[in-house]
Amino acid sequence: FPSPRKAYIAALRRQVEALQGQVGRLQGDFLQYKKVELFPNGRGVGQKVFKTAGFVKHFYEAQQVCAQAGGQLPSPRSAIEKEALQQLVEAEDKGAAFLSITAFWTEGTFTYPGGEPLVYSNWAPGEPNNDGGKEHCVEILANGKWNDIPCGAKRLVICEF
Ligand code: 289
Ligand code: CA
Repeated sequence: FPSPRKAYIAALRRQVEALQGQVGRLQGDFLQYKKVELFPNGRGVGQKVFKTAGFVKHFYEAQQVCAQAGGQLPSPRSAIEKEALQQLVEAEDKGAAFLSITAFWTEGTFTYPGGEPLVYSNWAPGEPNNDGGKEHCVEILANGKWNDIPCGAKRLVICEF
């Protein structure tokens, strides 16, 4: 007979092996679910997911749509994130999309929500130009470039999760 201590260790080992199998199966199921969920109107970049709602809204409504879904408007912080958004804008074919970035409180200085300064930008040549003195929101075009526009304009809604 094995000693009680050895039997205990053997039982623990079986439990760990069973758990390892369960975690492996969950990881496989999760990867499959992620692929299904991101097809065709979502993109995963690192820990972030961008997904388009497929319709256009004014900035404030777009903000609400994303907040109600538990997300926010997109804050691209790198070229890779910008490319994922660009792909969604191109694929959806409904024109440019809003970013989270605004210059409400800081005329001329664009920030993330809450006022954090930008760590990355991809302005089109000559932008932001605050055309007519009324451009406090930002769109990302199908070529990935950014332009400041009036917040009352309607643009494609993409949310970041
Ligand atoms: O769509 C907004 C317009 O006012 C845009 O017109 C021209 O494309 C440029 O002047 C842009 O800067 C401007 O945002
Ligand atoms: Ca502009």
